[in-house]
Amino acid sequence: MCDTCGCGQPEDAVTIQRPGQNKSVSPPEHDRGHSHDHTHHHDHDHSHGRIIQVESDILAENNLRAARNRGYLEAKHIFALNLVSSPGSGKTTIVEETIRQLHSEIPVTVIEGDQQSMRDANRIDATGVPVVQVNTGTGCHLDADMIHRAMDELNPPEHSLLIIENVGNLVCPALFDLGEAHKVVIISVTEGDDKPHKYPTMFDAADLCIINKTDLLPYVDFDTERCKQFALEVNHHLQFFEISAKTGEGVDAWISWVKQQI
Ligand SMILES: Nc1nc2c(ncn2[C@@H]2O[C@H](COP(=O)(O)OP(=O)(O)O)[C@@H](O)[C@H]2O)c(=O)[nH]1
Ligand SMILES: [Mg+2]
Repeated sequence: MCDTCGCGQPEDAVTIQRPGQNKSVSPPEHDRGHSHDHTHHHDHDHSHGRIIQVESDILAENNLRAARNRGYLEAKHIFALNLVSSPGSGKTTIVEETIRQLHSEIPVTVIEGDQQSMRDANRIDATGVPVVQVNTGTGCHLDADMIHRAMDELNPPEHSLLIIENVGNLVCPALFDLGEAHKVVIISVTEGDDKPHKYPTMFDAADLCIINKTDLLPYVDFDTERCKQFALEVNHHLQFFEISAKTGEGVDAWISWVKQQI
């Protein structure tokens, strides 16, 4: 898992901030980073079994914190979606479109995840809804503790929609429960229809799959039915939405689904 991909960053490398805010929220007092540090700071001459043990410790600790987030979200009737995909598949564009269509009816707040920069938070800020940016440094995914800290800063209202845009990566975010109601995996038609076979863990972890950029279908070799078939072989519960966040085609069905859930 994360032993080779660089995501075992020290926790003070993580920053959480609102657009226009010139400060980082300090790391929590508890020792969240201990397990991650452990994998990277001692000699790497341990047995394979030890590596697996450390990885399960990280995930077990994350799962505990995710359960706490889930309890908090359920108590406040906040419906949380965790958008996961490779970089550039259109997550932020879909968030912007969802906000445009929903936020006059339902309060929406957003947590943005990226390794660096406030770019996506600034895009969401321009829509007028509250947003915080989590910068993970070298980390390649959001974890439940980052979401806990981001929610502290964001304070999402009761009976609202919380959209979490994960770091663009089809691998690690699949393993980290954030306490969300659903993971939504997004694949754009420019990425190739074989991705569900190549990255099955992500398609297995998700409940919904958005196939985005359908306006580009005439120009690329992407067989939508084949992609759906591959995804269903991995996870036969997956529900699909075929949309173009750019032209708005198919977005209605997605918005109706979100409204029904809330
Ligand atoms: N043609 C087309 N481009 C899109 C669509 N959705 C997003 N894009 C473009 O894809 C690029 C990446 O989008 P972005 O939302 O930043 O992706 P993210 O990295 O997953 O958040 C941008 O240039 C968007 O304008 C779509 O439905 N059709
Ligand atoms: Mg983005």
